[in-house]
Amino acid sequence: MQEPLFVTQPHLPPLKEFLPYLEEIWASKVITNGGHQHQDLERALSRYLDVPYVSLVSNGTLGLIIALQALNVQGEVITTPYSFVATSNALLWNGNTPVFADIDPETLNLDPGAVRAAITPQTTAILAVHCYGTPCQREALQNIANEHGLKLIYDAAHAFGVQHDEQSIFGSGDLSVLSFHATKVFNTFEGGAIVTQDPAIKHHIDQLKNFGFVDEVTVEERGINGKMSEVNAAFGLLQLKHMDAVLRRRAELATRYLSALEGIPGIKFVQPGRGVTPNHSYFPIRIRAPFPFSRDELYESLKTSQIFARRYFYPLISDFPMFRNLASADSSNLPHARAAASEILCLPIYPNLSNAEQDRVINALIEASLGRTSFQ
Ligand code: T4K
Repeated sequence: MQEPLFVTQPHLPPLKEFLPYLEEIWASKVITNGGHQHQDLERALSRYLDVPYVSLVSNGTLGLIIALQALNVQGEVITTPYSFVATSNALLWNGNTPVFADIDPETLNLDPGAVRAAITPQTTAILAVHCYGTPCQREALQNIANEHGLKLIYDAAHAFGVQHDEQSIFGSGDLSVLSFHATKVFNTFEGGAIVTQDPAIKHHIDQLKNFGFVDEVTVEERGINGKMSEVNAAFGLLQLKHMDAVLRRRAELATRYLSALEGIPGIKFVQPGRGVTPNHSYFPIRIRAPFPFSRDELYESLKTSQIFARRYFYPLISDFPMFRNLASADSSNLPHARAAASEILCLPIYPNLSNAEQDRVINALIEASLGRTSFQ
């Protein structure tokens, strides 16, 4: 039996490199509540990502909720159905009504035209996702937000280190929220961050993630516990030392997939866009006729070869029970999102994937494209 290959695997630096960090934490007895590892990681990330202010949080989902709270977002928020469910769940936790708008069929991100059409007097914000790390049409979204007085928040869970014209994409919008989950390009086991350009908003976020404490005895609003622990932060500091190598290996693997699969009828790639430095956090392919199998048949067939690709993002968020009765969840409103959800398959990509392992995936896809597969 062959070794299973999963869609991803966390990057873990050698354990011995982590021990000195743990020794320091043990000696300090400070294990959470904004200690020195936490402060160092915020500074190190702000330098690495070239952004002014970073607030660490315990995971990306809480980061989204805190971001919405920090901007006092109320009422309707226009968002994409083609994302991980956390994007819209965060809106529910903040008491907002998600309004789904369709995606652009090329970028798979919110289509600015559909966003504009979804605006009502109750709309207060746009929550856009840089899906697979492909930057949204940021200028168009910002223009809409400015014209209508809307907040613009980016769910940047997939976009660590992505640049456009050699600049961080986290300079756009009011806030960007990152995830440092085990499955992400940069992981702290669990974790995340909110990026802002405004020191006052960072200060507010830092209070919100610490129960709302303003000083030792004063709490003025509904805060939450969204802090990152010292162990997670220290792990992040170590991870950062490996990030350039991690991104290089991901790029190599992406290039190998592109050259091996290019030209196969029925396989289409998702392009990162002109001027974009991608992070290759995912490797989505689109399966359509004349490929001899449907995406779901291919997905099942790969499993029989111990290759566990993933159908990110199927089902659409708008099809989950919490959302499907919303008027905007109607299929006729979301044709491009629905097509993507039934056609995209994310292939294994992670720094430890060897060339030989990747070749197993490539060969299985080539076999399937010739109609030869173990799928019954
Ligand atoms: N916004 C967006 C756009 C997101 O994609 C996400 C998270 C969020 C917000 C929320 O951020 P966080 O609150 O999570 O920080 C995974 C992740 O759990 C989730 O973080 C991620 N998006 C989503 C796209 O994928 P699952 O249910 O697919 O994970 P799971 O456990 O099936 O893992 C996938 C594969 O990864 C496994 O087959 C094996 C490998 N794996 C996974 C873990 C957890 C490992 O090798 N080791 C591990 O520890 O959701």
